[in-house]
Amino acid sequence: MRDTASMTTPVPLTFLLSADDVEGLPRSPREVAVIGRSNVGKSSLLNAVAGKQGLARTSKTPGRTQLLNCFVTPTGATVVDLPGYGYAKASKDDRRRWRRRMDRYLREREPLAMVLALVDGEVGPTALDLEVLAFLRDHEVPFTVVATKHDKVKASTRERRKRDLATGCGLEQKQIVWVSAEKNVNIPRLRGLVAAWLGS
Ligand SMILES: Nc1nc2c(ncn2[C@@H]2O[C@H](COP(=O)(O)OP(=O)(O)OP(=O)(O)O)[C@@H](O)[C@H]2O)c(=O)[nH]1
Ligand SMILES: [Mg+2]
Repeated sequence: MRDTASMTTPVPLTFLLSADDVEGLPRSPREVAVIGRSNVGKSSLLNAVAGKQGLARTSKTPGRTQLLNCFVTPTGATVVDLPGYGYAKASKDDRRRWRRRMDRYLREREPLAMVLALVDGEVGPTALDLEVLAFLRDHEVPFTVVATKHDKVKASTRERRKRDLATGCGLEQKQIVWVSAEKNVNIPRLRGLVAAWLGS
């Protein structure tokens, strides 16, 4: 059993490698992956979970992370920052490549223990987000929806937004973890969850 103090401890992640495809990833006892549309806040969330700004590259220019960026804990467990989807300026070829990569990664990656499916809390689930959730359900990949940018949702509309986002994703409100990497909302809780999924 972890105590309350350890729940708030950053997950000790260091950058290991960037892979083109699933076979470029290392052996790992357990892996957590972060998936979501471009600009949803995947890299920012990883930095917050690890308590290290600049660990994963964040950017104001969407569509930058095209590789599978792999981070590792001292025990060899891994976290993968997956390429973002839904980037408006992506070419048809880019999209096809993304789909093939994700499809293979999600179906073939054996140590995959949990996918954090990020949905922009300000925007709500997009059609592509719902496609990804349907894929995860169809292939029985364990996933948790994480709603990002809690700080950008006005306090007056938060309750309704939380309800609508959950309904839109076909989930109960309590199944969704709302976070803000910027304002540290629920980051300690997510650190505890990630540590548990990684088996540490
Ligand atoms: N206000 C606010 N902005 C955030 C938050 N998290 C991320 N952002 C901003 O959103 C933008 C995109 O964040 P990234 O973490 O780079 O997003 P990403 O999902 O990794 O994007 P790609 O790598 O392009 O797929 C940046 O300008 C971040 O500063 C948050 O919790 N609150
Ligand atoms: Mg990124």
